[in-house]
Amino acid sequence: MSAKEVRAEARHVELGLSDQDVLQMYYYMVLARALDERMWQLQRAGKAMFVISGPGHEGAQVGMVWPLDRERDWFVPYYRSVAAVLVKGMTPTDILLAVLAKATDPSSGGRQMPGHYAHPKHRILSTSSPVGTQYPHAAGLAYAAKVRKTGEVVLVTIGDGGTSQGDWHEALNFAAIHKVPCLFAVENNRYAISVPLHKQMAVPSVALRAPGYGMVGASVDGSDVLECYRAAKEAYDRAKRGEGPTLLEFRVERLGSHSSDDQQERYRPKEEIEAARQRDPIPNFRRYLESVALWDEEREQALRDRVRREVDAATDEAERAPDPDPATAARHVYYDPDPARPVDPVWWTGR
Ligand SMILES: Cc1ncc(C[n+]2csc(CCOP(=O)(O)OP(=O)(O)O)c2C)c(N)n1
Repeated sequence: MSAKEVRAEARHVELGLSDQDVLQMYYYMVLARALDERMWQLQRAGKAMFVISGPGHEGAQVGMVWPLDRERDWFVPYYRSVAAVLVKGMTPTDILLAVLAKATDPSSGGRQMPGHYAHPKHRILSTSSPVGTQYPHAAGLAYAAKVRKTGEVVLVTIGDGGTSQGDWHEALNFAAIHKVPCLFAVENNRYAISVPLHKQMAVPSVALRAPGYGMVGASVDGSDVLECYRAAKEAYDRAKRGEGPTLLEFRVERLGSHSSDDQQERYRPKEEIEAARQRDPIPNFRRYLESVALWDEEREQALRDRVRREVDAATDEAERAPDPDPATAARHVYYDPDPARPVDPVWWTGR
């Protein structure tokens, strides 16, 4: 079979994805991983106070965001959403500005912890640190889109542990009653820091909960980006048709520790960590691209070089960016009658 014939029968073509689409999807996955590694280097070098990131989750994230209209639809992320926010429009520099808590960080001007992604221009909503709270925000956003008839769709994501929060359940119930255009993603890596899945829920799959709210649920292999895309696209089309929300569980692997403050070797058996590496979505997708004659070693090297240059340039730019002015530390924390004026802490306390 010629390369053209191989591609004509390829899975991505069946799914309506072009060659260009799948090559871009792979680029974003590789970029996210390289950026992730840089974030950890910056933390270990003492330049970032904390890092939390998404190695192992890239396939699920790229697949779930891909069906969205990147300009009009909304994304409500969580702290592992590195690949997802890149696809939605944030740049590596945007992300590193937050990691280094710089004044020009678009997420919060250096006020939130790293990993609290937000970008108004790209319709990425700011999230709070208590896990689960982004779910009611997303349900409300989708409700507003429905009432205003804007045609916008909302995608929100979280880890499996976060689904134990009351906020999560309230959001699903509300969203299903009102049939809002929302995709409720759950990136199930079977751990909430060190707590394993069976201590968080009495069912083996998050998706099993969907019928209890009266919505469609799907459980997808998160190491297979095309399967993730397929499930997300079906949910997206359902939302667009006015048929309401979908609960999408992506079964992923957390390849590293929970965060830079954690050491997974202390609570995960060696064999389990090793087995997780076999479900890394990046080599899996590379093998697929090779099987449809879209990829080879030469292209891989060229991509790695390009990504390294991009991450290096972003690091330089973020390191050169100004730090926030300490006098503005309380801005957005207390009521500010004049947002243009830096908040004077002494004035605020009245002393
Ligand atoms: C309400 C609340 N409780 C506890 C925490 C501390 N905490 C931060 S992340 C996390 C684990 C969440 O696990 P999961 O939702 O499975 O996501 P994962 O980190 O595995 O991707 C916990 C317990 C928190 N941020 N908010």
